[in-house]
Amino acid sequence: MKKVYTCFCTDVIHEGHLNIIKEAGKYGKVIIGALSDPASIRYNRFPSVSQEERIKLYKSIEGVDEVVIQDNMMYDDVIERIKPDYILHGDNWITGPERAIRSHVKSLLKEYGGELIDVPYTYNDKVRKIDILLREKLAMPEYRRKRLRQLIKMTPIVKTMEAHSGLTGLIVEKTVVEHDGKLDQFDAMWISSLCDSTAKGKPDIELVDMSSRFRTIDDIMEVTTKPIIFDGDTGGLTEHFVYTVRSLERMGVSAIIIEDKKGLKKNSLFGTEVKQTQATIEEMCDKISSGKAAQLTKDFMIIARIESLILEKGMDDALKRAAAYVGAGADGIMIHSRKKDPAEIIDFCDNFRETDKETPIVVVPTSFNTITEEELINHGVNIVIYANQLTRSAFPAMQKTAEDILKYHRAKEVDDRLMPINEIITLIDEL
Ligand code: SPV
Ligand code: MG
Repeated sequence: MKKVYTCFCTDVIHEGHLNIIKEAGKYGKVIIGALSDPASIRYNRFPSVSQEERIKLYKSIEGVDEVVIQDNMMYDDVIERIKPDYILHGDNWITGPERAIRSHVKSLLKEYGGELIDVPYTYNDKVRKIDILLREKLAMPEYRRKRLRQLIKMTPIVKTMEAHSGLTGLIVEKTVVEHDGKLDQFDAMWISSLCDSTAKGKPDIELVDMSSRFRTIDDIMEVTTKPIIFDGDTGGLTEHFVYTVRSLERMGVSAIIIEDKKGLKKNSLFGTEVKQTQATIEEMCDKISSGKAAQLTKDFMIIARIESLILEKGMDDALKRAAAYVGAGADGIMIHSRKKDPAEIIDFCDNFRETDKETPIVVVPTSFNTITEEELINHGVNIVIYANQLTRSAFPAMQKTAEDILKYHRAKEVDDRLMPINEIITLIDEL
């Protein structure tokens, strides 16, 4: 009997999937591939039910003969293992980033005479509604909040991009690229104090108050589903910090990062050029343990950020603080540096990992931007944050446009570099 293979990466079965199974049955034995969790988060979206539950669900469908796990979004593993005579897929993958997968599958099949069949994609109001419901589920606080912890377990490095508005949130949510024959996307969002303040035309000195920062989070949450890491600056007074923890938790934020500074906070990238005071280990530990005592869920994370390298207090101080903060209950350590050379960050990570294999490490490679995600993984980093690149790319583009309109006394000269009107008016999906 011929073998027919189709890959599912869905949490809900709708008529489109049933149609594919019905079609597949006409060609032979139907094998469904359940795309694994790690592959799903790069290829599609975060699964709202576990891998095991998805397998169970697929097995329960009439007409399905076998369910296997597909680990590789490019199909290499299953094709090698199963050598299906036919692979079926909805014809929606003929265009868009997924077309790279399609052409790869086609070439793999060609090697042994397998055949690819594109089944017309089912797209109607019911299917659309199911998709919206799934997205809404992922956006709910209780699902979104725990997702950062899940991602740390699921992927070698959690790729996090800055967002400071609904629009930048959408960019982080929706950008998918096909590169080197693979799809990729960001996992999480960073609500940077620098970019949130800059967007409001204010300096990054904890001047933008918490209500305003929460408003930014809310704008982003309304249009996205990915988990949020909040830049909490110093966390403020411990007596206030405990309330911030509760509010963030309730909203569905996954983590707050607080830095061990006190007094007037200035941006770390100023380093020692401005006066900045580091909190004592005791002060910081007290804030961390108070925050941990205040939180109500197991999901929320309080990540301690160490400023010793920024303030040139040395590696030993940084490592001593890391151990103390973990002891006080920190769920992760962020180590920061403003050196171009990543050496001191690598040094810290290697030293920290000698005694602590578990606690997640977070880095923000703004200055040491030559280091790759692969290298960070090799030194035990779990979360990488691209903290300000969207803001820094948008600002010069907008400024140049403003200057050129003033220069030419009309907008024609800038038009070539603008998003076309028909694209901007359809950029945001309507319900
Ligand atoms: C931010 O993005 O606001 C940060 C990271 O705190 S840094 O600007 O590098 O201090
Ligand atoms: Mg900040």
